[in-house]
Amino acid sequence: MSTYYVTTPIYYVNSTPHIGTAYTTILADTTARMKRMLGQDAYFLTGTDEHGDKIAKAAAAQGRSPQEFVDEISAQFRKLWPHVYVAPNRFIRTTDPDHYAVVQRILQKLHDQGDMYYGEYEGLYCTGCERFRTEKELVDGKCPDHGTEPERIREANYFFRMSRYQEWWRTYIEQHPDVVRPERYKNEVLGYLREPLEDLCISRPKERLSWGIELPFDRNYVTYVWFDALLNYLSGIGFDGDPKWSDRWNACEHLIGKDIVKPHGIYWPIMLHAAGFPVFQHLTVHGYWNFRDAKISKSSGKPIAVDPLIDLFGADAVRYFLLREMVVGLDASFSIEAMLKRVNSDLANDLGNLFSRVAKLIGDHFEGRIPAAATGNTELESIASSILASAPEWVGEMKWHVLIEETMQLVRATNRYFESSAPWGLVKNDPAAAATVLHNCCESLRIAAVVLHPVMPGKMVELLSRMGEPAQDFRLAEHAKWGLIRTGARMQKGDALFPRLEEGDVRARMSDLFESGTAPAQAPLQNDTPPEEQITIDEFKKIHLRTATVVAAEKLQGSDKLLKLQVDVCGHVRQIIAGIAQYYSPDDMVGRKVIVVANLKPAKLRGEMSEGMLLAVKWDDRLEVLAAPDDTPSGAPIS
Ligand code: ME8
Repeated sequence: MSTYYVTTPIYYVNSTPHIGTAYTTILADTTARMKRMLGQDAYFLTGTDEHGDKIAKAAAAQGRSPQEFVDEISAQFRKLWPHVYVAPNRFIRTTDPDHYAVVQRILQKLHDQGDMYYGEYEGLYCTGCERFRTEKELVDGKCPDHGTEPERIREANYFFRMSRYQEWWRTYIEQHPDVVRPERYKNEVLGYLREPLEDLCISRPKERLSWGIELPFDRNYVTYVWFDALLNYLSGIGFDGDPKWSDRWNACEHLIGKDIVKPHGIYWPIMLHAAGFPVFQHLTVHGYWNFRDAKISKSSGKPIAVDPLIDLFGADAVRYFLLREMVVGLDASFSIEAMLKRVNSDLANDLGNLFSRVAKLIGDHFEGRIPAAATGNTELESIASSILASAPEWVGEMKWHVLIEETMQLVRATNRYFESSAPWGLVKNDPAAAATVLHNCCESLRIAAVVLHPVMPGKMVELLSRMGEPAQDFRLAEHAKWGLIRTGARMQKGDALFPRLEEGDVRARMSDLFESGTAPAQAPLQNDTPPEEQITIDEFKKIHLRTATVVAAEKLQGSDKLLKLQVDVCGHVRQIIAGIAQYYSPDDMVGRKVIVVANLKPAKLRGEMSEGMLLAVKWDDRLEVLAAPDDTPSGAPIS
């Protein structure tokens, strides 16, 4: 059995898990699961990066010891992963004793062979990146990733002679053109190699930073955090004596985001080569998940947490959305609207509904047992067989969005076949023909569920078990072939696999993540709606509602939902971004007297400041902006 080894970055514990870190981890988990389905012995490693300045500062800011601090945050990652079916073979921590020993061993080796020297250095250090930045990399004197001014540091340290290996690495990339992929990131790495490489400072004096792995050849220093962290990829697969170590290492696939191309694309291969190890098979780089045009992260944007999304959409749907929506290599936009749309249309409608309808007819007319077919269906069979043939290549190239989309095409073609054959009518006059249609639909659903099993391990096992397919170690070649459905197996309709989510409910629970600058819609009141949560008059008075006049309006570039309004509140003009473009043209809005929430904390929407919110009423598919009487002055309070 051939081996496969996939890694994620190990995450800094100064931030709790969010959609960005969850994405890489889900991508790696899904890939490992699929590689196992392709018959490989797949090993999946993730973990936490716990040393360094950034962590020491974060712990100090909370008045806690670094160890206590890292134990707590690392545990949050470990606890979250099973909630999204992420199941690594090992969760490594850089504070683990075996990792500590490996780092010291490799440092000693490089030192002994003359790859290290001691010297004085002065440079600009960005704690956010945990690396020195060159003047050229800064924008207006600030780190382009963190927006902070780096600190000038001058001190004596140990250096790793990276420059010695620059030419070797450049030639290696030429000979292995997909070792860093996609192409644009290979070009980024080649760009760094066009300039002479500076030697890498690999130590920190303990008097400045003691939270790290001590240098084995000088007890006054600890190891630079990146040098320590990168070595997790070797220590996490049993460096000290596991017989599978070298097979795993020779099959290594690194997954990272585009923020850490330099450490992985320059420091790491050179460290490996100097220490006598082959380099990884591929370094695959993906783009950023952005929210309102800013990277999802703790330092630069909103760190969107994963648990509330799991509660609302379910873990399977979260995985599905992230893998379907991002094209590896490009950035993707996260929005609750997009997620709601995707989950409702693909999962609730196309997949879930088809299953329910087929199961219901089988329940009503075939005693709940999958009936026999007289013939197959050539269109569905040919889509299924082309998925089977191409899946290994798509997975190898991390084209999960393609694999998912092609599988959904099979589901959609099955829906069309179901609709056009109308088995609900056929059962009356030609039950054998109805049986054929239902059988073939079941076969398609079964194949789609097997192929999507690595993406949605929970729901696909459930779907298959409702068709009498026991949970097992699925193999793509064996189980995704047409013609294996068990005639006579019990089909159980059960509750909706993916219940349809109502926009109003999602808005009510996630109002802070919705795009529009209008007040979040509340669920319509019904006779049986329980009393709403009450607030006091004092709480209500905190909201300053005022009349305002729209003085200018235009469409917000790049959005079909948002208008950029300039509104006059009491002689002061401010900007409000409102989600009303589908209901009002800019011309409709100019001159209107409206009501605004005047003391709402300003927020950026699609890169534009919004300083307030318009009141509007929304019902069915309509929306109307609430008007203040025409003769009221702008800025009049509403009580
Ligand atoms: O860099 N979109 O840790 P980190 C997509 N400890 N991916 C994102 C993302 C976003 N908005 N935000 C984070 C470190 N990620 C080091 C790594 S490895 C030896 C040491 C993902 O906590 C993405 O994979 O800052 C990115 O590269 C990683 O989290 C950075 O995690």
